[in-house]
Amino acid sequence: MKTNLYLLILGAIAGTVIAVVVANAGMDEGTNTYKKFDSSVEVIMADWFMSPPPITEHGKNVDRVIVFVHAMMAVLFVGWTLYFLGCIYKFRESAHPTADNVGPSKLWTTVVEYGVIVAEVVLIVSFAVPLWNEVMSVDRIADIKKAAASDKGLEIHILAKQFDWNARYAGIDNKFEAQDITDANKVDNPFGLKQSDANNDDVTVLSARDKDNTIMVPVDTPVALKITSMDVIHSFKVLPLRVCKDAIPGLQLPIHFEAKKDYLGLTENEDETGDWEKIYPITCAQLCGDGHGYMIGYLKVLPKDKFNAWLKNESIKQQAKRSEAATVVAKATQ
Ligand SMILES: [Cu+2]
Repeated sequence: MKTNLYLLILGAIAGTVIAVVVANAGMDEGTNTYKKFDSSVEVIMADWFMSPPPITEHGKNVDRVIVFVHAMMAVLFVGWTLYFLGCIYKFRESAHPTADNVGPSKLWTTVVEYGVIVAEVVLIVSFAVPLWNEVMSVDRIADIKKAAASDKGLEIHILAKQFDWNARYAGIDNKFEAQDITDANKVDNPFGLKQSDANNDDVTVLSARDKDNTIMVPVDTPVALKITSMDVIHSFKVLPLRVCKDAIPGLQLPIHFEAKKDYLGLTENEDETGDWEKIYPITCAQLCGDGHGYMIGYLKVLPKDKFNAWLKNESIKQQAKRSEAATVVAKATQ
């Protein structure tokens, strides 16, 4: 019994050592990232999983975790299959005509099992938890919101409804105006903004389901999203960003990302002239009703100066419209 215990401890230690050695072998010195396997990760994600390349840094980490977990599962699958076939052969009836009431020693398989558990723990601790922390960091999201005032970040409110995607920006004044549920409707005011408030310069993009009316995002800028839904549960998914977050009525769920110019696959000419924009589809990742399959949206990544020009222009335009409405209301109540 004591020997068994020692062997189990030995197995656990060996598993830890192997897992740490493997994890370290893949890690680039001093950077805490796992870029060594990137060329294989890219091929597997593109050719096997048919996934578009990620355009965010955290997206690269998401892909690494996906591939590493699959690799480990493949090793386990092959290992346990061989073990299963070995058992079928070893304990065949012709070799053991009578039942053995003691049974074989299962020590070495237990040692292997402990090794696997430890490897899984390493996978969770070194890859999954840091990634989760990076994506879900409340501090990071708070920083981005703060940076929005100095143009180094951007906050966008995303509102899902059956069956389209809507976005709201703070406008030139960098301040989100008040919302009122009594003003909200699904047709032209899902955010419930005071439509006759002359001071309201918020920018809304409603029903971003065609390529001329997209949710806009500047490149190389951290973006914090606040996602909610007007009716049922939806899920905001932009695969190239590796962003997928539920939109739940009554909750405002945060997520953040930064689209990187280096990952957009720009041509030399596009890069030089700055004359480019990239459009990515938004899909809904939660079955939300009979129009779920058509709940397409578009998100456009564009150079920062182009984005700023668009936001300013829209902000002035939409405020002017509300100002006009305010005049009409004022006249009517005179
Ligand atoms: Cu849906």
